[in-house]
Amino acid sequence: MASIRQTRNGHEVVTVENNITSLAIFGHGNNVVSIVISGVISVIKKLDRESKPNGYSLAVVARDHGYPIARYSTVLVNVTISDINDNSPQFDKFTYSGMIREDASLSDVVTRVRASDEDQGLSGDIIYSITSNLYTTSTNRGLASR
Ligand SMILES: [Ca+2]
Ligand SMILES: [Ca+2]
Repeated sequence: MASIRQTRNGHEVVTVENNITSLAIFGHGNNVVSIVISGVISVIKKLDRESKPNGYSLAVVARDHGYPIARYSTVLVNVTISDINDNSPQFDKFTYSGMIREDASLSDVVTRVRASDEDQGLSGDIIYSITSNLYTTSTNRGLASR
């Protein structure tokens, strides 16, 4: 049977007990995973790599029911969250404007747009393009020119 309780420091502790052994998880992340008596640690809440880029470090305790002295052992479990492409690029402004002289030369800069993406690797790499053919952009730099 699994139980969840609140500790003094505000962390939830997941414990699993039967007649032989109990297992408990302590530390940041103990509210997103649980452990069963077989030792399997599984997810109990939705994960978000972007809010936990360093993952979770858990301390798992195995305790026997010895009497009068119960014995226990502790192990550190580091959990890494692998990334998915769950964020769209976000521009840093709602609209941009630029001004350019009528006699501007080809490739003169009109303005610069900037967007960022919280995902890792290719999922976070941004390539800019314009849907109308009035202007063209230089790939990956966000610069607009005539
Ligand atoms: Ca993305
Ligand atoms: Ca992501």
